[in-house]
Amino acid sequence: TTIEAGDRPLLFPPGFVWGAATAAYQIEGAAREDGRGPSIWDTFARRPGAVAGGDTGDVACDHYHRHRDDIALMAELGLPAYRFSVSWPRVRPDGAGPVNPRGLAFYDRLVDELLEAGITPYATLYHWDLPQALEDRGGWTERDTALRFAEYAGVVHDLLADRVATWTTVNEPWVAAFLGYGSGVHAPGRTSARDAFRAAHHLLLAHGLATGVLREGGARQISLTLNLAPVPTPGAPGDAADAAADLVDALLNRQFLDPVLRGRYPGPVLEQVDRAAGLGHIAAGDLAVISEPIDLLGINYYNPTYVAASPGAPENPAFPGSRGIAFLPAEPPLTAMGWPIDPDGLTELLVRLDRDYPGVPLIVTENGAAFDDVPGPDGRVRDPFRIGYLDGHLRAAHAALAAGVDLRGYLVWSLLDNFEWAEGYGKRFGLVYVDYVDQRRLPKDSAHWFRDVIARNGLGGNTA
Ligand code: PNW
Repeated sequence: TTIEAGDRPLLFPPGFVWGAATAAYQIEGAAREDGRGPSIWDTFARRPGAVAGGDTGDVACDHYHRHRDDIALMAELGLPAYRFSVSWPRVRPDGAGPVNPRGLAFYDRLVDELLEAGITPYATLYHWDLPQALEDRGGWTERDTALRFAEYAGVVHDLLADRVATWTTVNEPWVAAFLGYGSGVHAPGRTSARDAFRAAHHLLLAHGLATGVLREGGARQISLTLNLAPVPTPGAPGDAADAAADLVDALLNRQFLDPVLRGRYPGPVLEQVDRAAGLGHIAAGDLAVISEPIDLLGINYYNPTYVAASPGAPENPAFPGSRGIAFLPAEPPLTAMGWPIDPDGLTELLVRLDRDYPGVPLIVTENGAAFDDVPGPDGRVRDPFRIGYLDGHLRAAHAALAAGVDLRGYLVWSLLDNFEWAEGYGKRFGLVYVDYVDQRRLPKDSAHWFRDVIARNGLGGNTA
């Protein structure tokens, strides 16, 4: 067989980090154990109609009790790195009062077991499970929440700093702010542009304050993870479509990139913030805190966002100021989420970040897809679409490396099928299938495929 262009064996740089990711509320369960306090997701999941099927994270993958087995599985799959998140309400049940030693002890054990298995831990401090007690005091719309986050970050860092080198402060502040407080599709389910912009700023401030605390504590690698997406412009420079794409890009991408990496908000974002919330919540000095240097930028990439100018289109509440902009329906091929599959978008995104924000090493902290996986009678889960998805995106990541981008690693979302937020358990992103009746784990074909990718530090091409 000849080797086709695009199916060539591709090797990644030595030291490239391979792994898989999860988040606390999506896998741990044990929602009321060992002193854990309620989070906004416990509350939100109980709101009728909020989560598909009425699913909650009460049990999830029961990882809280099965962490030993899950780590053994990671070792079998040859994963060099594992990205997990720490549950704030386990560590500090009401967000501001006493620390809960039993909650901390769980992460202490988890990290020890990972290291014993030879797996490098990547810890995320906030993956959306805000203590409900803080939400009752205004949640992310209040500045105080950012101050409390920095305290909590210090507590976790003090415990794990001797064993965890890489820290992510906040996961996807856009989703937390604009789906949580804008469209209300995520917890806490509030629907106000004012609240969403305030939440976004306070999440950025939380990141900056925590970065200061971690740096002071000697943290080696501090990062922030953003959900980023190219917003292709369908028209010519300067026309209405171009302006639509630019505003959406500003709200989704530059609203977070510019404050952290350039110390300022983009003009179009400030206009919208001023219109919806005023600027009173942005204090002098905040941007200096938010732009504390970071060592690594985490990127969660799923798909581009397609927009067009469409007079009369109503505002999309996740994008305040988007009246007159149509969010175009995705075109096949689609994942089970209805999301388009577009690996080139990842290359484009990485190249653009490298060009517009030079000097920050990048890591893909999430990339992956949900498909309707079903175990065969033999217990094997055949998921060729996921293998195709991951293969395509790894080729796209490699193309960015070849273009000179400083990309340090790639973590699959997700290790396990898990609680997919508003979609509940029906959407399966795992390399490993989870049977929620008996909690059995079945590595999918993609898990075996990924083990081989890791073992050869790249893709074999179709002659392999
Ligand atoms: C990310 N959107 O969430 C999260 O970090 C994960 O916890 C999640 O399971 C994964 O991606 C898959 O959804 C997102 O609507 C949720 O744009 C929604 C969006 C983006 C990311």
